[in-house]
Amino acid sequence: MSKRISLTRYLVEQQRVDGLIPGQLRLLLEVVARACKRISFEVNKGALGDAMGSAGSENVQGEVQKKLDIIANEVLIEANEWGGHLAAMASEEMEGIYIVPNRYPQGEYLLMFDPLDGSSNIDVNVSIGTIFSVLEKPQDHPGVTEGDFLQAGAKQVAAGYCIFGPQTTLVLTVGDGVSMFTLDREQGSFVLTQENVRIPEDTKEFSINMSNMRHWDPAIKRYIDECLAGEDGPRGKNFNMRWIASMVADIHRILSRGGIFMYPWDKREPNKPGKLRLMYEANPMGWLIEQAGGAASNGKQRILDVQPTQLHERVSVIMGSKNEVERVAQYYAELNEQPSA
Ligand code: AHM
Ligand code: MG
Repeated sequence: MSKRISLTRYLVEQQRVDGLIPGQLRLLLEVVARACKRISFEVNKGALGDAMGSAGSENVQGEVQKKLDIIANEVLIEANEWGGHLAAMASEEMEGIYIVPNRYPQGEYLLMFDPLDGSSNIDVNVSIGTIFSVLEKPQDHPGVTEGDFLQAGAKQVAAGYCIFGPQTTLVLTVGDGVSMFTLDREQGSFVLTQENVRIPEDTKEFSINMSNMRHWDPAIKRYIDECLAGEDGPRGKNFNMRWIASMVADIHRILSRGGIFMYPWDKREPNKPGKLRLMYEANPMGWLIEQAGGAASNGKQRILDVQPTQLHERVSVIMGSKNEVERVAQYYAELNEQPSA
């Protein structure tokens, strides 16, 4: 049997051998992975764990919180606040930033997360996940503010997600490609199961919520119409469609076999740039996709170059197989119209 490489060993080698990450970042990623393990166990309990259903509250985005959204958020905060590697955290489930309490040492990193993405799928036993993004705290002033988080995705120093599906898999980048680690429940550790993840540049699979079709921009409508026309249309090939309504699950499939994922701006709420959040959904996923050879755009700009102005900012998302993402961006340019973000 070939030698198994644990996440711990992988990270130590990234630090010591390759000099790719500082020790504090290694610690941070270990702690995030430990928290994900714990969330995985909570998710797996299902109806046995008294954690299904709504919590009876709403988050800052006006979305109903599920009990597991809140549990996952608490697990991530409790695991990360005391280690000395973080200055502050921000989450989809919290309005403001969470500064590491004074009783603990403050570190140099900022952690953002969507504690349980795809939470409409919790109660129906479909894959969900935790998404995270790590930034360095600007060192030009003491303390930490919300403004410190407002950095473009290109500044991320680590990003990833953990998918809770038939297997629990942690997917990570520190800017040196994408690696996947499968949770070995018997050993209790994440084991490296795929390195150098690559997304094919072309695809025959698209992922979009078709029920929003009548609200789309003409560029998106044209792209999907052409896919649907199949081999008789301008694309000359048949396309398949998948929509899981868990971004982690849709992106995981795309990292595994290619495809294009879109949650574009639409006319339902024209003042919102999109549904998905820039800082803790689109940026970490966009970086993973790019690191695997794909592309991530909002239709007019690389997502990682979008300068955030708010913690919970939303963005139009088109990411996955490079040639398809470029085609959609080209349709936007040709139709001489810009998506709203
Ligand atoms: P959430 O963070 O509240 O779970 O919302 C984000 C999710 C994504 O995972 C998914 O791609 C999208 O919302 C699904 O939206 P819809 O139900 O409109 O298809
Ligand atoms: Mg989410």
